[in-house]
Amino acid sequence: MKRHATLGQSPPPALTASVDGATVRCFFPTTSRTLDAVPLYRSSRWLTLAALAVMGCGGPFPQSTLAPASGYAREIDGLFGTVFKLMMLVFVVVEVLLLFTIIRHRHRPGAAEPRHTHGHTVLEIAWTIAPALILVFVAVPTIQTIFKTQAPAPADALKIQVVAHQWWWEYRYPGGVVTANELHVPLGRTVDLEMTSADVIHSFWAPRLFGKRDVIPGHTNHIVFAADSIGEYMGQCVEFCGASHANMRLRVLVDSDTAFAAWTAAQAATPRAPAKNSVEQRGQDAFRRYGCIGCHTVTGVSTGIIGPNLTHVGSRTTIAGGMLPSAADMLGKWIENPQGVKPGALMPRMGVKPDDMTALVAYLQSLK
Ligand code: HEC
Ligand SMILES: [Cu+2]
Repeated sequence: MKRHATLGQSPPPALTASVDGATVRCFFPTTSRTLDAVPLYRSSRWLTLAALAVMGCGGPFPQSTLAPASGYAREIDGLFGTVFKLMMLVFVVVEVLLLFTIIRHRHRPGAAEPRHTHGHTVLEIAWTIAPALILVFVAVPTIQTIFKTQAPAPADALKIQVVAHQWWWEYRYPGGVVTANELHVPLGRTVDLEMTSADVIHSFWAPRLFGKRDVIPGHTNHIVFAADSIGEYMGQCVEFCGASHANMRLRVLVDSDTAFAAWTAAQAATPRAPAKNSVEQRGQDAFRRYGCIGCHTVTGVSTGIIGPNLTHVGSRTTIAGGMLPSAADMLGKWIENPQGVKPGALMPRMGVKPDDMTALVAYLQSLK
């Protein structure tokens, strides 16, 4: 296989120039590659890059700030648009000047050495003022957006307490409803999230609804927003908080007024006691016997507060910070080995026997 073209008999092309009275010749390498000598990873480099770029064009994008679904998110999206347009303008002006200069003043054979300039006061003042002005054009709308999105909530806002835990989210509604990971809010109503942490610093973010905000132990931060379309919005913890930080997801479910009222009423109700001798009854016994009651609250059964409130766990569509769907086999898998599902999870393996597991899972699923 021919790897390199052999150097021909004719002398290689060279550029001759005179520098400080001496004659200098620059030779350019003339080796050329045949196609079969190009390794595959290099010949397909552009293909790989193109494939990666095209992959970015797919969808869906459940966490895109470019598809805002609240006034808050729309403010941020608008600011991004403004700054992006301004930056495109700067980019085009700079590139045009650059290309013009490179082409217009390129070296030509026999051309005289260009005139040297040292210092140009007017130009220097101009290119100091221009970027400062550009920054002012960025700063003014940015500060306006900060004030708009940080404004205190109106008095009639729905206040929901958010407590971050390693690695799940607790939500406390007025009236005593407590749930985990899936935040229900009513369409169009202003919601005031009062956020604090039970352990380390976390950060709450559902990109289509609002910007990131740190959730800090011993301190209350707020997010005030009103969602403007019904749906499901994905989010996650965005401040590194330990082993399962990446598994600390969340979802915001925007409900119609009636759906939200129905949801709240169902969550506020005490779950029905299982029928005597039913599988759910055996499950509830196991729930007590295996010590689940020490960490979990089920209204009327237990008062544990280390783990998520399970009073209506059967009504949630996911468990463990959105890691698993709350189907029976998944519940079993979780209880069997929490750390196997979620590294570092703070729920211990309880050594539940298979028989008890079936009953336990049936009980949890009955908690609608
Ligand atoms: C030492 C405390 C502790 C004990 C005991 C415990 N859990 Fe947990 N449990 C947790 C914690 C903490 C989580 C949250 C883990 C996470 O998502 O990171 C959790 C999560 C769960 C979840 C998922 C809830 C959700 O909505 O995400 C279920 C279901 C559950 N536990 C059931 C049980 C059952 C059944 C038992 C008894 C066999 C039990 N737990 C015993 C601490 C405990
Ligand atoms: Cu976190």
